Amino acid sequence: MLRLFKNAEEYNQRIAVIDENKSYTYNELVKASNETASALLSNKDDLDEERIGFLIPPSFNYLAVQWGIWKAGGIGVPLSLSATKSELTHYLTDAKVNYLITNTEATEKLKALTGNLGIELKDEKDLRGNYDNSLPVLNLNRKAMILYTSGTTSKPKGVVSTHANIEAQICSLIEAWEWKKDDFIPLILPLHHIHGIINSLSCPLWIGAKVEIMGPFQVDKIVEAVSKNKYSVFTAIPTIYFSLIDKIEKMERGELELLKTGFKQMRLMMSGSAALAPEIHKKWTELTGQVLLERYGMTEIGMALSNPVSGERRPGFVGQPLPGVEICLMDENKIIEEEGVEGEIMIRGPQVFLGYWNKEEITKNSFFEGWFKTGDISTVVDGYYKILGRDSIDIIKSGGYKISALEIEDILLRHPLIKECAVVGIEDNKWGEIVVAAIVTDDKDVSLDQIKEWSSDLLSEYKVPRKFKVLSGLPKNTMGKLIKSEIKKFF
Ligand code: MCA
Ligand code: AMP
Repeated sequence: MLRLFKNAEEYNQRIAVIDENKSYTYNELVKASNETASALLSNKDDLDEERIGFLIPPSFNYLAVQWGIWKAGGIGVPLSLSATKSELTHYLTDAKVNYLITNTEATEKLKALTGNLGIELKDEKDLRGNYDNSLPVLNLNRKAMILYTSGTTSKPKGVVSTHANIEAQICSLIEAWEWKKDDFIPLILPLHHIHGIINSLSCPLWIGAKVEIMGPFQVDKIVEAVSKNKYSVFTAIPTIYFSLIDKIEKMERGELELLKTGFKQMRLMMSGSAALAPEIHKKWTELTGQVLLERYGMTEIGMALSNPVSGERRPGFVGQPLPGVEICLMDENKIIEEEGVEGEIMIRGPQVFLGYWNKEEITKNSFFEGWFKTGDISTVVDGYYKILGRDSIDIIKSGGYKISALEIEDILLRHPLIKECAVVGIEDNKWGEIVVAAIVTDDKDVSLDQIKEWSSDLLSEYKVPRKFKVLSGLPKNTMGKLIKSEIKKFF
């Protein structure tokens, strides 16, 4: 049995999860996931790495399904609740999923889509009730999860992680961040990405701690919960800290004191998934007395670098390699030995993913002599890594989400009035970057609102360009002659 599950069996009556419905013990989690696994297996011995999609809001039920798929020997493909139909179609067909599990509420909405794709839709509540006690024995090297991530291709790719990768990612953080059985963490992040899945959910459950699953981030809800002084660990992305600062600055004294105490007394508050501006880092300390721990990670590798729990947490830096992570900086295929020289972050170790789903060539090109090429540029100053940016202008990070400019360009070019376009990310205090597009049209008038609305059916909310710059009446191939960094200057 996987260690995650073996551990859970030992935690018995401890509370594992609180969601908006109720509290659940580890025993209840073990039971619900065993039943789900049994139902998925039906009369098979092992799902043998069948892909099972699931689209379930963060909750105890999400967890029962995630663990149920793993226990039955399947590969879980957690999907985004905010994905459009065309995005879901890509994930479901690319991963060749056999079933999509969802809840009663979403079943009606997804019926037509899954029907067209020939995918069976299952309601998670129909997967409970029976457990026949015979689950497959899983080898750690089996594939466990596919997460979709954007990159320098126009469509998101499936990142395949094995159970061994997931275990290594969890164990490294248990050690470095000193996770304890008595920890209590609120989960406010989506559960189709590593930050939510590994850092907020799997680490506490591995050690026997407690997670309050709060649903999507809502500033007032978090303020109320933190003011009750109950959490010991907190993890979020910089956009969330930005929103909390905005809220704190508008609060009146009495309620503010409670909130400050709630934040200050936590043993660990972390930030990651995007660069935390040093001003935000310092402001947070000024306002709450809490020094944020910034760390760096990626879907393909889990977490790689982190400031220390004990020791200096340096604003603007992401610290040192986490346990078990081998890291170097490379320039032109040579390892950089000196501090202060820029290079690409290269990672080796048991946390590193198996490959991109069904993309052998791309997988091969993502490694150099066994090192995974992250595409992030960094340097080391006085023993601390500093992220300097990405090597590709086509990758945008907005609200913690990685976005491919090429994917958005591909969609915009389907609009009948758009002849050419270039998408870039421009700096934004709250979102990190926001997506903008320069478009070349015919002479006809273009309504930008109409383009926005049209693309919102095809792109998730955070990918829809916030601003357009229309360049009309220009000769063909204008965009091809401009380099993207010049396009940023239009905005
Ligand atoms: C939403 N809005 C935006 C964006 N997203 N505007 C500009 N850029 C955006 N990206 C607008 C909406 O249109 C809306 O506008 C308003 O903001 C509120 O939208 P809503 O969706 O309700 O936003 P929110 O609830 O405030 O959500 C923001 C969020 C959420 C909490 C930051 O996006 C989130 O949870 N992101 C986390 C993603 C994540 O987990 N990433 C980790 C990936 P209007 O009000 O005008 O309608 S894993 C990773 O990166 C690696 C492994 C790592 O290192 O962790
Ligand atoms: P994702 O592909 O969604 O997993 O996003 C991973 C990317 O987020 C990394 O390759 C970095 O570009 C970025 N990232 C994660 N953490 C940090 C951080 N602390 N500072 C800067 N960038 C970060």
